[in-house]
Amino acid sequence: MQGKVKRGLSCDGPLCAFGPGDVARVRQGGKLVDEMQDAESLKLELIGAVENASTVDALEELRVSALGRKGRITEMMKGLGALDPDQRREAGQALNRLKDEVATAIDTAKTSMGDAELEARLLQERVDVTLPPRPESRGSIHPITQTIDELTAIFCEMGFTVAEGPHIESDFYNFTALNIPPEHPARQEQDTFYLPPDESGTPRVLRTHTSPVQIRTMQTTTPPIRIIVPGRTFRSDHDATHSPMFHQVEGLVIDKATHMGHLKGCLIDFCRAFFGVDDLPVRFRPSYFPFTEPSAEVDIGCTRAGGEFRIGKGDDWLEILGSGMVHPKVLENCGIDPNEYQGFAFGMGIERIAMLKYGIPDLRPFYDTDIRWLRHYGFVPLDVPTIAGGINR
Ligand code: 2NM
Repeated sequence: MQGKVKRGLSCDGPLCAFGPGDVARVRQGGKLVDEMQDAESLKLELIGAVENASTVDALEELRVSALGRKGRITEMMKGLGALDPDQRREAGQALNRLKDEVATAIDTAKTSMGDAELEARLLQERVDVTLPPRPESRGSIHPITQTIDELTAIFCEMGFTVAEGPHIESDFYNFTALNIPPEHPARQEQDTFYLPPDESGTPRVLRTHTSPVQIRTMQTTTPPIRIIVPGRTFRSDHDATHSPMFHQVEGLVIDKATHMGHLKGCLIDFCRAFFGVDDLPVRFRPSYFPFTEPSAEVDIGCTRAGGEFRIGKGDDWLEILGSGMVHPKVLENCGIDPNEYQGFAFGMGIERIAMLKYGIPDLRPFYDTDIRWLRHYGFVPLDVPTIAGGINR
């Protein structure tokens, strides 16, 4: 590579701009003689400078000072105007050759030097990605994220996939399609965040549950359907046990012969896997939701004996989720024939099950980004929950 740089500026080669003959021929030309001699000494100077430059930046500086708008070669070209036409042509051609040679030499040197600099930088900045993380990296996984990862691992093992949808919904997707009548208390101002209607005048809300995603899925998918929908939900409610933004996971299974037995088996398996208690008692209690019929609330066994709360066999029950067989009207609202298909749905609050599982006593710090709380209740980033790896390590 270095050889190439020299060849471009050699005075013996065919590309030579000025030879001894040139100088002799123009010696009688007065001003032209000065011009050509200046050019020759400039060439010698530039050869040396290119050879001595040790960085790409230095070469760039050199290029600007010789060939830039106010560069020395450029300035010499401006001086050509003072010569008579014959001389101007001769000197002009010679200067053009000088310009090309210097430009080529600088480019060639830049390329080889750039390669070398990159090579050196790559060597210096080399990172061994197999090294363990730095001890000072203290980031942790938020309990909400951890809980979503855990329940996703459990439901995916059962054949569910994860679906998502918008936080801003129309009144239709959040209420009407779910068989929630206009006078239902859930629609009232104090529970729902209403937004200005869109361009077509459709009323909009922040979704109060993730069910609109189930509606959208049923509208666009031919059963069988098996989805869970974890995500943010919003209700105008703020006190020690309620946050205006919270998280839910809902699930939906639709097939030709899906029945209450499937609902029970699925949710019992989920509760036992999630809380890591093989013989966890699970109880189904009749309930009411506008979007399911029949509906059931699900309780798990616990004990409060001796002032200590524990999940598992005991003398007490704790409600953790709602469920039911999807109402025929809801199926119809989504274009699914209730005479051909049926299925079940369920929903639960993620903060609540995270607090229960991990013994977190207060809801409010979930959203405080308090670094001490996050360090205390957070999880190791690389320890992603899977069924195979274990979700309750
Ligand atoms: C719950 C309880 C019971 C539910 C129903 C539906 C849909 F869209 F299929 F109708 N999605 N989610 C449902 C049923 C949610 O949460 C406590």
